[in-house]
Amino acid sequence: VHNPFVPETLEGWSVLHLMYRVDWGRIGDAFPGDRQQMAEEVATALARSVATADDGAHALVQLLGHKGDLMVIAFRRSFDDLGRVQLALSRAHLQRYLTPTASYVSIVELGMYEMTAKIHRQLAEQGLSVESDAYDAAFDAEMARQRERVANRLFPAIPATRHVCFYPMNKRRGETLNWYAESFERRADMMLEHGKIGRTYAGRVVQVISGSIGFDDWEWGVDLFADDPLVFKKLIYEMRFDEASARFAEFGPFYVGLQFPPAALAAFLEGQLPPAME
Ligand code: FEC
Repeated sequence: VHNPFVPETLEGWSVLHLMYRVDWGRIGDAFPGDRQQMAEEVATALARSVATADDGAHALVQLLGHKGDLMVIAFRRSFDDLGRVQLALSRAHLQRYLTPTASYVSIVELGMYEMTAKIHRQLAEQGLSVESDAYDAAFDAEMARQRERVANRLFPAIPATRHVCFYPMNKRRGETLNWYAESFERRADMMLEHGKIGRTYAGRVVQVISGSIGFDDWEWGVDLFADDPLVFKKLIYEMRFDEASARFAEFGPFYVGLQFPPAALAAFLEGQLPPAME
């Protein structure tokens, strides 16, 4: 049954973020050949589970600040596949020089406020009752069409930008301000406004929203990819003034850093600033 108060969502990649601190003292004492081998082992382990771009994608990010040195982002088809990625990384020799500092589990999500309202309206106009099997079937068929239409946004590639910003967030559920107690129409209006601001940044930033209700400690994960890190600051600042954020958004810790090709992991472990993506 499709609850008209709940926006329908479409789901794509299963997503895992892993943040690590590198033990620079100990890894500096290792032989250069060993560092090279450990880096190759990690790159190979990650690549092994993605024969083609249909299987997933991953990114390595040098983090700035004290929250970690290295962030691994993995997009995969299923939680089983994420389990394989995590096991491979946990068993890699490099793990002896890494301490996990944070992680995040989520699934790429497209919120469909406008579409949800439209489908419910159309089915009501056809005289179907919300509780009927015919209503459900018609609704599911329309969602399947939508899923096809937005497949490339549900299963995006990871943009090869230099800068990556990740943070988890909630919509407020306070005593007086509660996102979930707002009417469907109010939430839809606020999300429309949010999307309008977002679209003025088209071409300068790619955003990937993943849902984590039931999976992790916050409700959504936000990944932003841009060549110019100032775009993160300006976009997030501007959004703070839109109602959905000004009144309802709560933010977790921010992670920001430099994306580099997996082949440059050895250089990073040598203490060299790894190059940008090609
Ligand atoms: O209730 C929900 O469904 C909330 C899920 C959600 C969160 C969220 C937070 C941020 N977004 C940010 C950037 C952009 C950019 C675009 C954009 C558009 C949308 C649309 C939906 C949506 N965002 Fe969002 N965002 C969430 C959901 N956002 C739905 C509109 C449909 C669509 O166009 O995809 C424009 C994308 C484009 O080019 O088309 C850019 C940023 C945040 C975190 C900061 C904040 O103040 O919220 C940045 C949660």
